[in-house]
Amino acid sequence: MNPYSLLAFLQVQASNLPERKIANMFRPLASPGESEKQVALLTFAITGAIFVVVGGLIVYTIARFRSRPGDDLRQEPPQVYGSNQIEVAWTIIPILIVFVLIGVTARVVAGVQNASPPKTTTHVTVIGHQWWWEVQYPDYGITTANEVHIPFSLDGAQATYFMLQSMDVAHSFWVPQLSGKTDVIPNRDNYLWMNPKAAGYYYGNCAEYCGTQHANMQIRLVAEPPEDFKKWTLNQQTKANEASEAAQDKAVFLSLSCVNCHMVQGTTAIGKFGPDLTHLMSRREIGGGVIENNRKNLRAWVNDPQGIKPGCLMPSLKLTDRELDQVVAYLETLK
Ligand code: HEC
Ligand SMILES: [Cu+2]
Repeated sequence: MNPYSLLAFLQVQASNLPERKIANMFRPLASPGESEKQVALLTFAITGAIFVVVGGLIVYTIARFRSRPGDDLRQEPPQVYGSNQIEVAWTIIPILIVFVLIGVTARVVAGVQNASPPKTTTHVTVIGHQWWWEVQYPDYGITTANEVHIPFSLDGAQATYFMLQSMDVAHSFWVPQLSGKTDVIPNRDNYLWMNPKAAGYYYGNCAEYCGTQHANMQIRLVAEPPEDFKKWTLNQQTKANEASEAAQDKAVFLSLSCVNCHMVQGTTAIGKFGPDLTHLMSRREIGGGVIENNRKNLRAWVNDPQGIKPGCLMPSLKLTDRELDQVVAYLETLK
């Protein structure tokens, strides 16, 4: 067992999906990531060889021609003014190397970009916001945040196509084990696809500095068996939980300004500025991965988001203890 799989084994949690916290791009688990790794290795090999040759020559020269006791320091060493052969060689060879690198890179980039979607494609629209990701499934009528669920299959036949958009500034969507990073630019649709060949809870992050909380604009990509993905979509498609015992708590939530920024499907909360909360409790983390999603953290978040994710675009609303309890009790029904 190699150390990596031992680590992956130790990280398996109750959810059964392997944790892929070490977002190692040299251990790709999808086709785009695999072909990009090949290019990276080739580039590494060529530039590594150049490094060894150049470094070796420098070391050799320093050792061979160092000054020795008894050298006549006033005497100039022999001066060489150009050699056509050498000049031609060190012009042509680097040009050839650069062309090889350009050719291989262009071929792989074009191959990844031009791959046509198989029939069983899932379409996902990801919209970058400072500092969280809105995730929409147009074919399913689902909107969620930060945690992207997609199906996987061992043979890579289950591909997901992402359309990437931004609400504000430039971001970049990157799940290193699955594909290269793609910029997320305002007023422009970019595309990206991936076909995970292993189930897992993959870690990714915004990869383009976008403001103070850039580092907490994390991506969680859940690649799960198609049956589980189907189950997930069915749950996400239902309206918010209407447990009657939560009616009072719900009324408190709906009376607060939360509704201006957050959506809870089937209620009067129809804000679009912040993450959709309809199935909040189905997500493992909140605040773009800044804290785990549990009662204690939810309460702390609603009480003072600025204390947890300073600068984030949810204000601290100064609720009373009682309001806090009720709001959190309501949020907890949103499974
Ligand atoms: C001015 C708009 C605004 C108001 C008002 C607001 N929020 Fe938020 N809320 C946000 C934004 C923006 C985020 C995302 C912050 C981030 O991750 O950077 C957020 C995040 C959250 C999250 C975490 C969601 C997730 O999946 O990460 C919860 C829970 C939440 N808000 C609950 C509330 C509650 C409850 C209220 C009312 C007491 C409220 N919010 C009021 C804008 C708002
Ligand atoms: Cu960012």
